[in-house]
Amino acid sequence: MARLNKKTLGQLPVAVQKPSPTSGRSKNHILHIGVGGFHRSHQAYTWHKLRQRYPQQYADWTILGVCLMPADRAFVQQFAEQDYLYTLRMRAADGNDDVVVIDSITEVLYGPDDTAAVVHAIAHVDTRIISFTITEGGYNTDFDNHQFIWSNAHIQHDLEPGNPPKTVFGYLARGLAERKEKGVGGLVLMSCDNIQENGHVLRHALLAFLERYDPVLKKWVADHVSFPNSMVDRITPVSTPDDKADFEARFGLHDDMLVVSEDFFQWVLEDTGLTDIPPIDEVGVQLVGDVRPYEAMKLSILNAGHSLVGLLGDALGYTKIHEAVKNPVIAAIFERYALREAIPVLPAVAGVDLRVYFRTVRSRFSNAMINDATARIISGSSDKIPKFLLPVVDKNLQRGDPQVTVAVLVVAAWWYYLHRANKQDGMAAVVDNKREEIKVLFADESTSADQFLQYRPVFGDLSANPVFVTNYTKCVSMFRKEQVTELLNHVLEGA
Ligand code: CS2
Repeated sequence: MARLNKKTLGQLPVAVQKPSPTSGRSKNHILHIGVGGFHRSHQAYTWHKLRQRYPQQYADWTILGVCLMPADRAFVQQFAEQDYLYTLRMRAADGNDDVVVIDSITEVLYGPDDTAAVVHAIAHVDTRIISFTITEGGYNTDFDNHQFIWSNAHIQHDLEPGNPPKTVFGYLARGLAERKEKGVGGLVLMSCDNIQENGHVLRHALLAFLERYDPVLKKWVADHVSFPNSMVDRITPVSTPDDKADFEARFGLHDDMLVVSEDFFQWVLEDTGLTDIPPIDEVGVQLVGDVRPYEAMKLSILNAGHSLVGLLGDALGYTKIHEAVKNPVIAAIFERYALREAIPVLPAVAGVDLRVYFRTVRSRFSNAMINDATARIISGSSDKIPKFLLPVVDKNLQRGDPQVTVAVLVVAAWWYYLHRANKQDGMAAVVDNKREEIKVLFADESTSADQFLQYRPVFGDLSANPVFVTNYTKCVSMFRKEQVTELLNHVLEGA
């Protein structure tokens, strides 16, 4: 079957929205690092809409993508073969969908093969925004004590200016140094990852790196670069062979880069320091003075809720999020978590009723059309749980009447997942940056639950908290006896 590219684009039926042609070569005002499905369903879609609405004025707001992970080489090659065109299929729960071919990405570089080109692009006068979806772990920050992680061997390698860079900080340092030399001025560095105060975290991490790399450059960056915080939201599962086969059957072309997402979209961006940026608020971006309440709401209800549904669902044998969330006990536990544990410790968000927000999130999770897997949600839990769930626990533990029973259950369910994975195949199938460290904690199964909770890089000093430990021990003991349904009911009855 023919593949989607510039030549075949015209063969797609009218049901697919095709980009109207824009003239000439654009200038790539945006450089984006981490061109995964989420970037393509969210930021690339937004820039696409802007260019479609204002084809003359904002034709140059296209994206030069950069991938840095070893597994990305083949992806970059395939994307080039499609002339960087891809389809976004936004699927509503009622079966309706919007199918759009996106053309806002004009090229993608694979950093290790094209290091000089990436560095020069960072320094290029046309580049106005560098945005990032590099995952929570990509910021190389110990979130427990807010310190940059110097023990990372790749960071040590990147501190030597003569070495070809391996980390995002190494690339930025070299590119920004060139930019400063050329005198082309500052730019915006925009984090689009699920981290509270993602802009501040990026700024802190980059300035920490530059302090050792080149303190004069650090000062220049602090003075010339802005780091807006943002809240980004659109559930984007990994597209499956079935998704691609379905696309082929309906539309007659093959698209290796197909992205399937839900129809919901939200992007809340801090509007301070955003000079010379086009009016993306006209294509769905909310510009606000303080993004932090929005971030807290989304991380604590949606992302922590995802972990809850994913881990409890997995414990009950579900593999899909939409099926797990329809289980009445899981749905009720999610509600208890939101109403009793999360919402009471969240700041107010102007114009938003947090209970309504929760119900919308729960109904988004039940969208069968996006077919999200519990495995995607559970992957990377050692980066996710400390940023999504544990801040809610911390805030509760500072209150007179802490409400943490569901959060503790989720942590125990994570232990249970690892416990089973360890017995099954020594955690071979576990996808997690800290898998090797975690495996060591499970060397002796009889003490693994305690060892796990004492693992400071994830849990900080939570194992010293008697409220948390008492609840956790109860949950673990029932999980060990495989009394999963009883345990979930027990937590609910505690209501
Ligand atoms: C998910 C997120 O990975 C996860 O655990 O919670 O990828 C989630 O789907 C997005 O943040 C939605 O905006």
